[in-house]
Amino acid sequence: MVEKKLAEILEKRYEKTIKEASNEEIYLALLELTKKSIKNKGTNKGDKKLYYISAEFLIGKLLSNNLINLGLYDDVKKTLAENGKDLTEIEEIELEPSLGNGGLGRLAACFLDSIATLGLNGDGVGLNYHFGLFKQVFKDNKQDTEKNPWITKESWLNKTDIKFTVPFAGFNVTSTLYDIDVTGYNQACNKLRLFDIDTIDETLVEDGINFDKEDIKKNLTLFLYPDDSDDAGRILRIYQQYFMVSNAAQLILMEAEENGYDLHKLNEHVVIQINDTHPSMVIPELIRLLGIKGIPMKEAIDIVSKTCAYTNHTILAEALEKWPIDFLQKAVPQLLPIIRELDNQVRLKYDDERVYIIDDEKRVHMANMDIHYGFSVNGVAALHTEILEKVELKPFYDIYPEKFNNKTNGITFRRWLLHCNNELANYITELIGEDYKTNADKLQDLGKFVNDKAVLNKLAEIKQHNKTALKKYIKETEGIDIDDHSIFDIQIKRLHEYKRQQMNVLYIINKYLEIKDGKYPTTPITMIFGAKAAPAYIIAQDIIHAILCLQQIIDNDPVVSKYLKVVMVENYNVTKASKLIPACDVSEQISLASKEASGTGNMKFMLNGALTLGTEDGANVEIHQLVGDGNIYIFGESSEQVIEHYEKADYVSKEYYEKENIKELVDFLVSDEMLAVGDEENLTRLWKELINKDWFMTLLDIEDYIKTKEQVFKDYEDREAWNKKVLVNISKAGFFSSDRTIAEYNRDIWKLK
Ligand code: Z15
Repeated sequence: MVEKKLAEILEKRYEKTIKEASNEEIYLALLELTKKSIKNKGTNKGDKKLYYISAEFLIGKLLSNNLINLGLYDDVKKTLAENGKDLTEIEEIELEPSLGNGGLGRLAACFLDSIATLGLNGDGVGLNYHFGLFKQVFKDNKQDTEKNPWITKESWLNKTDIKFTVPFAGFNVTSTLYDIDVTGYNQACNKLRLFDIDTIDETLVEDGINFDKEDIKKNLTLFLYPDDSDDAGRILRIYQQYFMVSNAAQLILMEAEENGYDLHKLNEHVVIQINDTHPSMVIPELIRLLGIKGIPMKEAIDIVSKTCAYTNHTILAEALEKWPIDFLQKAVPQLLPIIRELDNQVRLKYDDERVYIIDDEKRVHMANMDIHYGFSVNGVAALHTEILEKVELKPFYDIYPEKFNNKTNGITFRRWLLHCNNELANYITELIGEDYKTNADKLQDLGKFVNDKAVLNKLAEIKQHNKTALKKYIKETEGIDIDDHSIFDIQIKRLHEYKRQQMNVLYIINKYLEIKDGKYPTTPITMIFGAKAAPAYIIAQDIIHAILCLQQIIDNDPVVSKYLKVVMVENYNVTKASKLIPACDVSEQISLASKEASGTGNMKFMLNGALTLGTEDGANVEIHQLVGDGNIYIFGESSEQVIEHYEKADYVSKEYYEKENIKELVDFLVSDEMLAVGDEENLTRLWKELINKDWFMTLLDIEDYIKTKEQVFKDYEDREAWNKKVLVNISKAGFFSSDRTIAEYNRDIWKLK
């Protein structure tokens, strides 16, 4: 069937057979074929609809995932192979849209997959950034940034004729809506709705990612979160956010009216999930638009409060948005009377400045507005929600305990198992049948094979295949040789001090010095990193610099390089994640306890049979509970201890630095060896930061980290015992299916169908 259709499309487009067509022509033909097949599936319907508004949707490449969800993947793969083509190579043609930074955006994409798979009526709403997040390139052991174009003439974007007018101070812009179909696994479809403006001017971008920040009509949707280190950039972000939510609100009201709903009962037909505070202005904007439709402010506030729900994704103060009133006045003055009224009502009711929306520095606390004027507040892992309730948002929890709830994050198994690790997925099917694909809890049935040597060996064999495939991929994409019989230890995530890549750096230094001393690891170790750093985040750039310098030093050392290899992959993204994760042995989840709200990479690694080396933080806590002490490597101080250090301000990194064994590692950053390949300014800054500030307490946990990691490598030598741990991890990963997460959102918050 597929063969005939594909052949027809190729004949019509290019007058070629499958054998004759180029990979690019086949890609475009498959795009057409997939879109047609999506049309036949229809869309989810219902009397109530979810709008998941998010500044980020890190969807990744879509071809293979859509084929899997449409049930076409195996057929297409086979047909292509029979004609001498390789689906993996054809996937390379598709450009990855980088419409997200990291976990928050990827979570939104996993959620869309699960919402469609559960047959729920829900769309994503966001922005169509032309260059997305920057593309990372390495030059002189440093990160350089380039634009990252992804929109091609034919793509997954479908231009609609829906347009809205969005008012800014002194001028209007006209939006255009583009839709991307979201396929569910064997289910009807939903949509991701991305707004853009026709007047965008891509030529505004000169070198790298620099552009004129003033000209809103030309620059509004050029980039995701442009540099926010200066005021022009920060104001541009307000323009983007308002553009997103005004379009969303107009779309919501348009669809409600088309369906003949009574706007006075909007909350019976619409639920809005506010993903972090980036879409928070949807609250005053909806109140404003309902006002224009004749609904008095008091009632409008009540309706909107019953429609909106807020998800918090972080306790890091710098990530909780507080917009100066001056900025809002300059960009969106029409919202200010409403925000002031919302704040007044809070002040009349509560005599506690911690819960005010506008503070005494004239800044609007977006999260505070969400909590007062939404009906649900959720955290993204059990520990995270507990910290919100007991510490970070305690004054709000005391007022509204009934609004707070936890929704532990999840990942879509279609992308993070069926697609990225097809061999493992097929083997699991062989062992326990197909049910686990729609009922992830069934993975537990694997547990009965924990003493079955044949199964354990087969799991190890699949891991080896994935490692060999990664070796080939890294050779092709980075030009680097790695040993596929070494242990693969991987840390991939955004570069941030709280995630503590710098602690891993100190481990590498420790291992390097040990090997120099003649103490050789039994199995060679390959340490793989992938991370982008925000262009304005100086110390994060310095940490990348340190990693790349170590990579070079070790490569140039004929002895050490036999036992240790460091590879930092360039421009880490969803595509690279899906190649790295199935090949991993040790998953690095080493954030300072209390700081990683959940993490989702940790879940992807677990599902693909890597063991976690991590702190008791975010969803690691839940992984630990599921697999038990013997199947995870936990180290470091607890979140309670860490929170106490912050409260008492009693952590002094210098006191730890003075310990001889720690000093040796930290000082290596500014050693002659490092300075020979690196930049003194960067390395000295990082060195000083660790000694004098170390805000995320690297030196507090470094000794326990090194000790625990040594235990990991020791345990790896007993391969049968290791493989048992691997099997337990896979069998317990079902809880982290985003199908489970979304079922909970729907049960407790959205109440669709
Ligand atoms: C982001 O990726 C996350 C939180 C944020 O506030 C922003 Cl701005 C971006 C991440 C969390 O760091 C991570 O722990 C969590 O798993 C993810 O959101 C999804 O909830």
